[in-house]
Amino acid sequence: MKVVALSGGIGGAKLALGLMHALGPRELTVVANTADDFEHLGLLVCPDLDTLLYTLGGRADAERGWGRAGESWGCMAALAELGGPDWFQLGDRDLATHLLRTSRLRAGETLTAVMSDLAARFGIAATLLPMSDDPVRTRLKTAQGWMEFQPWFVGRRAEPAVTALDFAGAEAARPSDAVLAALADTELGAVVLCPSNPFISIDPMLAMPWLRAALHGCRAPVIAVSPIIAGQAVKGPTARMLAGFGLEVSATAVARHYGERLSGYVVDSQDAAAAAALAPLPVRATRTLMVSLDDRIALAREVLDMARSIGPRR
Ligand code: FO1
Repeated sequence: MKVVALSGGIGGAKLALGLMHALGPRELTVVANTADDFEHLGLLVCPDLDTLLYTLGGRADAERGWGRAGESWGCMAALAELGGPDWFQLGDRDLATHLLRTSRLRAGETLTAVMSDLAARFGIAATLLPMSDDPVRTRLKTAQGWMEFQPWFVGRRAEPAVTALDFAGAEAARPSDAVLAALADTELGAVVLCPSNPFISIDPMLAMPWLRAALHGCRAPVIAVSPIIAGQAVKGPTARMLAGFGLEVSATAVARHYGERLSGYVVDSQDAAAAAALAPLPVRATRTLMVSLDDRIALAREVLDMARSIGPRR
């Protein structure tokens, strides 16, 4: 069964790894949000793509979720000594990714091509794709004005509260041919919306009219996994953002946000009541907290089983 997973960083990467094991890597295409990307110290940083690259490649730091395992921070220490910006931590090994990627992009390669090569170097047999080779950048409106994503998320620890979002460049951005081909594949069995932040990880992809149209046109069922468990986000600002937008902090509210796009929804067992609230949308309740690799594979199997039972959309 072929699957396309739309993913942000840490939470999405956990399920993507489970899907890779449950399906077999060649069946899986992961499309990563790139609206968190930014230029820092002259380098293009792609947090969600790299979290997926390191997670699927078995090189992720399990504690932090982002960056590489066994990291050293010599360059950051030297940079701070020189008075350089150290609010955004780039480890020495991670820097190698950034140096190589940026130089290859400057030489004219696409982000898709560079990431495909890096994934192959890490022995990843699944397909890892940026959502687009065109730049899309999340900007957040706060009481202190508009802010760029990483200065807000990392620099200000996701403060102040967000009142509106803008995905600059999304209207004109074209998903790569590889993304469009994956969604147009007649053998596609499911599109999975990973348990990522709906507002800042999944919405930037859906903000691209080309991707929206491709998703609308594909017959595979679209199954989302809730990033909210019992009124709380496992990690990150999803719960605070829901509350800030005046929405209920619940798995149900996330499904309503995705609306008609969903063919099925997977929630945590603690949120089984969402099924009645969302009827007639098929809802499956299971353990969605992914601590171990077995948790990730078990959740992936539930998602795939649900997709099979729903079958193609008419
Ligand atoms: N997150 C942090 O909280 N602090 C950091 O210093 C930081 C550095 C960093 C470097 C490379 C990278 O790929 C990711 C990094 N992240 C860091 C995580 C990242 O910025 C966010 O988790 C995502 O953008 C949100 O999806």
